[in-house]
Amino acid sequence: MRDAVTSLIKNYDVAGRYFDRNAIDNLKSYFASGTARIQAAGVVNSSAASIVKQAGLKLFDELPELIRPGGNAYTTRRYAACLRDMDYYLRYATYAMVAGSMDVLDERVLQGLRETYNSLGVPISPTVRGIQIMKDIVKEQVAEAGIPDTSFVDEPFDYMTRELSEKDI
Ligand SMILES: CCC1=C(C)/C(=C/C2=NC(=C\c3[nH]c(/C=C4\NC(=O)[C@H](C)[C@H]4CC)c(C)c3CCC(=O)O)/C(CCC(=O)O)=C2C)NC1=O
Repeated sequence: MRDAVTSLIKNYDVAGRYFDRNAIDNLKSYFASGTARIQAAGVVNSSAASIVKQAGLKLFDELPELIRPGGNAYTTRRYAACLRDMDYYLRYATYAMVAGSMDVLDERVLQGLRETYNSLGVPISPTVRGIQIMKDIVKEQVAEAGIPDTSFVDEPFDYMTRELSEKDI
């Protein structure tokens, strides 16, 4: 599992090179946004349960067929599994946000996920919608907490969205 710094070091070490201008700029921007990343993670941590609950309600409000007979989140067991998955996405998004690297998502969340979802009939596009709803809620709360630039908040949610929806099995 890597963060922004260890990823950069790995790339330059493989090439046997000193950090160049580009690397220095990357490092500067990572450290410059460091406090904001940690603050944002703090905002999410303090209201994670409510973010997941709110996002779930919105998702099922938009796509009520998911929780009707025949829907993949129908029955309390599957409803709970769905919210648990949303909680996983939120928690790992905060790790990736702090790390400034999507590596943790590849390694811990996305590996084999599509195959699992396909074999269980968990629909991908509503899952992706759930991830995007959480992103919007998090961005709003982070902005309300007075953190000016929230662009790094998008990154992990959009990355999971892309990887889940575009990758061939
Ligand atoms: C930390 C990394 C990690 C992830 C991401 C993960 C996902 C994950 N979600 C699962 C199931 C599931 N996932 C969902 C999710 C949904 N169904 C819907 O209709 C919605 C669109 C969606 C919620 C947004 C459901 C309903 C199940 C249970 C499916 C079943 O057992 O029939 C399963 C199968 C095993 C289980 O039920 O626990 C896995 C492995 N597990 C992990 O360890």
